[in-house]
Amino acid sequence: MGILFSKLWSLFTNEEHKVIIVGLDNAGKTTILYQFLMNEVVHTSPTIGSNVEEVVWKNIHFLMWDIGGQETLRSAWNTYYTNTEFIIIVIDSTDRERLSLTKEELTKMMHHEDLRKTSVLVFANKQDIKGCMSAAEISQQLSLTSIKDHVWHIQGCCALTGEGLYQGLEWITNHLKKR
Ligand SMILES: Nc1nc2c(ncn2[C@@H]2O[C@H](COP(=O)(O)OP(=O)(O)O)[C@@H](O)[C@H]2O)c(=O)[nH]1
Ligand SMILES: [Mg+2]
Repeated sequence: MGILFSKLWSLFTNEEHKVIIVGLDNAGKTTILYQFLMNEVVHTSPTIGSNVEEVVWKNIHFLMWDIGGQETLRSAWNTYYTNTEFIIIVIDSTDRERLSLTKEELTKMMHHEDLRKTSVLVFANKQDIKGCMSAAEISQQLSLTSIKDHVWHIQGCCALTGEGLYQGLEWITNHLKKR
């Protein structure tokens, strides 16, 4: 009863779900956020800053933070972690050299106290580029199957066309409904 009530409550109050979009620079984070904004009813929050946007998908409200991925900024990712329900990790599937860097960051996040209950969506972006790594290959390189204490999902996508992005959001919303 309690769970049902809180679910109904969250429907009526349009509770916002906090999502952070992380990944190395040039992975496609800002492009993905922009795609989400183009395709749904949106209002932005200029007072908070240009890197946070409200995205509404199937009547579910997400507050999405696009966090800079340059080396100097990565150490500050943890200042965004509080109350985060979903992490979207964006990967440039052509960037074989730096995949291990993403793996290091992922490992750190998976051990971070503030992200204990956070679920993870990995976007294997730039699937349109010939010779890119497949989602399966990236999954293996990141050892996703060894993550046992977080719910995770990997989705191939192309942020330029939007292909795959909504399957990712769909996974997030289905996961929210199940909780
Ligand atoms: N070919 C291709 N280019 C992409 C894709 N997604 C992003 N890009 C390009 O990659 C570059 C970096 O994207 P951006 O969103 O700024 O990355 P960010 O640093 O992670 O925010 C830009 O030139 C984008 O146009 C994609 O799916 N395919
Ligand atoms: Mg960016």
